[in-house]
Amino acid sequence: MSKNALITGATSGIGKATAIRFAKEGINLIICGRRKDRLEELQKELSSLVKVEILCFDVRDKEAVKKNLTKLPASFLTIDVLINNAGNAYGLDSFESGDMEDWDAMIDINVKGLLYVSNAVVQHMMNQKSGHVINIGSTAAKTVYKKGNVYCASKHSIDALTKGMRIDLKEHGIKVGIVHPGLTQTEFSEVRFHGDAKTAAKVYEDVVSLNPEDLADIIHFVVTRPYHVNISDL
Ligand code: NDP
Ligand code: 8X3
Repeated sequence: MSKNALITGATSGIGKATAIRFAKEGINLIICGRRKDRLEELQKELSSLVKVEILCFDVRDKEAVKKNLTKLPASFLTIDVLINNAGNAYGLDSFESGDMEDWDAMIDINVKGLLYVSNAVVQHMMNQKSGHVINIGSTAAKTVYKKGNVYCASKHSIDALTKGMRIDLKEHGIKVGIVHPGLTQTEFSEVRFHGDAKTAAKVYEDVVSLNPEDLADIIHFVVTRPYHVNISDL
């Protein structure tokens, strides 16, 4: 039977590429994000391949997460796979000159948003007594770079959370792992630099970066291992 996956942050970059790859591999989709027009466009593109439902909400909004995820869309009886991908960096500033709104955004989206979504989806997985959660970390979860302070802290935090979730959820039959991308060319830098496309483009000059499709390939590999195989940290 084909699997059902819920992907947060499916409107661009790694999340969108993963949705496309999953659809090509026959995995039904619940795609999430704030930009409804993009979700609708992707739904239109992929619905000839698999079932695609859209859920439009901000992961920071606890009530909206609850409202959208307490009940599954009518055509979905289970969620087999959760890809916690929604996230971004805001700003690249030395600690002493950091913008607190940027700090709040990173902690609220990358950490608290992931917690809210996971908590809601895990309730379904517990009823099913099975499920697979993949968090999208970063190399910034393993190391810290100049001016990366709060972004790196947010990703270190979900690295630790992944370990805690894996230990606690194992007895419910739920597997938990994390995939840490290196530099990948997406809208990430444009968001980090608050829409400054010129500065964002410079990030990818003179380096060979990953493509979102490279990550989609890895994520697809991770979620298609047999039940007794759990890739904890990649
Ligand atoms: P993009 O900016 O291209 O995509 C980010 C996605 O997250 C969008 O779909 C966006 O959707 C969604 N998102 C952001 N904020 C919210 C929110 N408040 N509520 C709901 N959805 C939200 O970046 P990437 O694809 O690069 O990033 C995906 C993940 O990969 C992130 O967790 C990032 O930290 C991680 N990563 C990226 C790397 C890179 O070099 N690009 C490297 C390592 C990790 P919308 O705006 O429609 O809500
Ligand atoms: C995103 C990649 O290197 O800009 O995690 O932090 S990096």
